[in-house]
Amino acid sequence: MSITLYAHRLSQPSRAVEILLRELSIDYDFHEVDFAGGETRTEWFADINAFQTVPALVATDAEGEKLALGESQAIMMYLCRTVADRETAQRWYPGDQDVTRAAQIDQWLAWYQNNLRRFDMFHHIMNLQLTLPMLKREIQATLLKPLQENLKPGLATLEAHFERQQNGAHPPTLLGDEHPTLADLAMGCELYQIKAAGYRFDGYPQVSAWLGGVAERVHFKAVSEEVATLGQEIQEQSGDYLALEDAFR
Ligand SMILES: N[C@@H](CCC(=O)N[C@@H](CS)C(=O)NCC(=O)O)C(=O)O
Repeated sequence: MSITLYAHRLSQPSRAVEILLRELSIDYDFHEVDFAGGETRTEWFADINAFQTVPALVATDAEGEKLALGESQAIMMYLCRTVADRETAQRWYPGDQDVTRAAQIDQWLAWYQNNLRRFDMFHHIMNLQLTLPMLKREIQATLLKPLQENLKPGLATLEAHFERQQNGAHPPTLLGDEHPTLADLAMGCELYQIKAAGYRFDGYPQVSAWLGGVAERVHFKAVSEEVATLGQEIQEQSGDYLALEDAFR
């Protein structure tokens, strides 16, 4: 089986899939797709992923039969269901091997789409960095502030969930185990880029501890280098427009 990942390292669902490929020790070719430059809207890419978003994955088997998939969560579940190293895969997503655990992961992934992902601020933060100084405060007030406010109930839900677990033995995870799952990975990639831009989750200490635990994994760090560097630049150049210190107190 050969795998090609079509992705970009400034895209959080792309990073989640690439980190998982590395966690599962799967060899893959990386094909960068310039989503910000509109490459996802081209004909050649639509042939690979009709949804025209990154990530997309093409798996080719020994007979040359191809499977092309879009949607990061579907891709990650497929990888966990098919990889040779069953033991590692089942920690991330057990599928039919443990339907109860799988259902708990599915539940968090479904919640994530309508709560954290829906209030994604990062592409506005990137746009703000590129825009004219006179527009920066306006973007902060009209676009970013409402997203920040809408993100807070989701952060509070996570905080309360981790508090209920009362687990001091290791950094929190959504299912309470030591090993993270696909749900931790997907949400971790989402919130990490906000942290990389300099936002602090001081009002949500359990969320901070959880994110710290996910983000210190070696593959997470390696795949997130580009977004960490961009985040640093954003902090240095547009920090005072972003209310970094106070947004999530
Ligand atoms: N639900 C999708 C979201 C994918 C997505 O929103 N990708 C963005 C980059 S983060 C994209 O490709 N945008 C380009 C476009 O919409 O043309 C997934 O999880 O894969």
